[in-house]
Amino acid sequence: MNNTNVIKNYGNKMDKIITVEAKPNIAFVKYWGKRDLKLNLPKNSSISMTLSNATLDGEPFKTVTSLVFSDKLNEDEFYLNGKKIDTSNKDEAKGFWIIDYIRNIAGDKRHVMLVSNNSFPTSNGLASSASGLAAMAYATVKALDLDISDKELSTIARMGSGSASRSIYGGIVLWHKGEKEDGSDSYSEPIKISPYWNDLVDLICITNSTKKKVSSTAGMQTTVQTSEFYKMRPDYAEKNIKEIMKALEENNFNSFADIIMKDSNNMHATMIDSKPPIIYINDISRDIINSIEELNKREGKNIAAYTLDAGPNPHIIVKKENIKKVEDAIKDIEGIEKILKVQISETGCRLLGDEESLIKEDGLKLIPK
Ligand code: 2P0
Repeated sequence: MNNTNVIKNYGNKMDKIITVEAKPNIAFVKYWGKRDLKLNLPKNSSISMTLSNATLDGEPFKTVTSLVFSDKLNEDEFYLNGKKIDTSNKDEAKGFWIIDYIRNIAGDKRHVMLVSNNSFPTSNGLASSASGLAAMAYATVKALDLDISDKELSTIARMGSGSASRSIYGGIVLWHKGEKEDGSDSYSEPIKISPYWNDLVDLICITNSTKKKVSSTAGMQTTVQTSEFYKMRPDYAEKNIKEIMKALEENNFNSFADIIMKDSNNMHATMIDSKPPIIYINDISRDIINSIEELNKREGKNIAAYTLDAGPNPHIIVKKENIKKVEDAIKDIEGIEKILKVQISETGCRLLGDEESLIKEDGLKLIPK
């Protein structure tokens, strides 16, 4: 990335506590494999929908992050879900280096306090790095008053975690894989869609609450390095991107659902082809997949699409009017702990008011609330 292009308007040295909200996203055509590990440059483009900040049952489903740069701080401080994180621990403080990256090019020497809470209904491993890193990038840029475009912001979020680049925006979002080595053309942008798609819902079937065994970052590396089958994946995913864009343009749910299911199955096939095999799907996920296939067959067309990320919890993408049919189709499957119903979100990252701040000033001190 050309650093001088990123920072156009730096200069405000006031301590400014910024509070932002970000949401996870669910990919329809998946990101699995990097061409650059440091910059998170993907092997193929991906497309997703950003999820709403609350479930249809009213439970919160979001990341809230407050951040301040201040001379009152003697070191960088990072609190995640109430726990102080060692900022030099690359696993726990995933992507924290993007703050340094932005701070350096802004020429700011002040330390930072970052307080971030993931509010997801149960502790079920849904706390995606997408919303956390999108919030981190957005809050940093806002706190330093930087005049950068959303497109540039999405490239910075991407460096923290690939999928975070898509969570900058609401709606349906395309992350271009890009070609350049510096990553400046590997950015995300929202796709114009007709109101036909405004009632999309993700039914997240929680089948296993425990933490996943293989992280996405490690898993995709193993797949790229060891799976023979993976070699066909980047071209296949690009083909799926073209086809799903066409389905979106034509308001064709049947074709849209077909591509989502095929792409998820293809990604999981490359995982299983890895050495050692990476198997995220469990028996319950498989029962759900089969039930959705049977439901679509009974309906004579696809009315629902399953898709799984790096974990055993199937996401079922459906138009709101068909939620009941999906619930009926999977109601007898044993082992589904909970179904979270989350709508597509119009908004991506957004600023929140001071009343939602997770940092407070106490005399000369800044403390996490
Ligand atoms: C996706 N996933 O497109 C795919 C599908 C998981 C399976 O993006 O290493 O946490 O931080 O760039 O973004 C999860 O991967 O990985 C992911 P890093 P990330 O949503």
